[in-house]
Amino acid sequence: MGCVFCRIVAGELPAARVLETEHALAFRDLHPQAPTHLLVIPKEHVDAVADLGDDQAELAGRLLLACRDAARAVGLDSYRVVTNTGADAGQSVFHLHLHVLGGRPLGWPPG
Ligand code: DGP
Repeated sequence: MGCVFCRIVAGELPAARVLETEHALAFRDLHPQAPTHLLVIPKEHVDAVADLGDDQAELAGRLLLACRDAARAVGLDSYRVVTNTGADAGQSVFHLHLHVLGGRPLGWPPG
């Protein structure tokens, strides 16, 4: 299995997990861009938002709720949820993931 996030889901690679549900996993980003930087991923492999099917609406919703719960679990009450889709948008790992960033003031618009 080549996908690094699939390997984290499978327990083959370590990660600082903060939340696990039946469908989603949240863990700390290896290269944090804020004092708290979590990644929330579906356990099922999907490359990116652009690859979500119409039949995956429930999964997409569950991911957003997992962001909410992961943020609560680490005590964040103000945070940003963002997902990069495609290389030009900054996606480097092609397993859908939502970044949850907080713990400092965040500028807008993002770069
Ligand atoms: P993106 O550039 O949007 O595809 O974000 C990928 C993020 O994944 C990036 O912030 C670094 C993080 N990352 C890459 N490999 C690993 C890993 O093996 N473990 C963890 N915890 N994070 C990783």
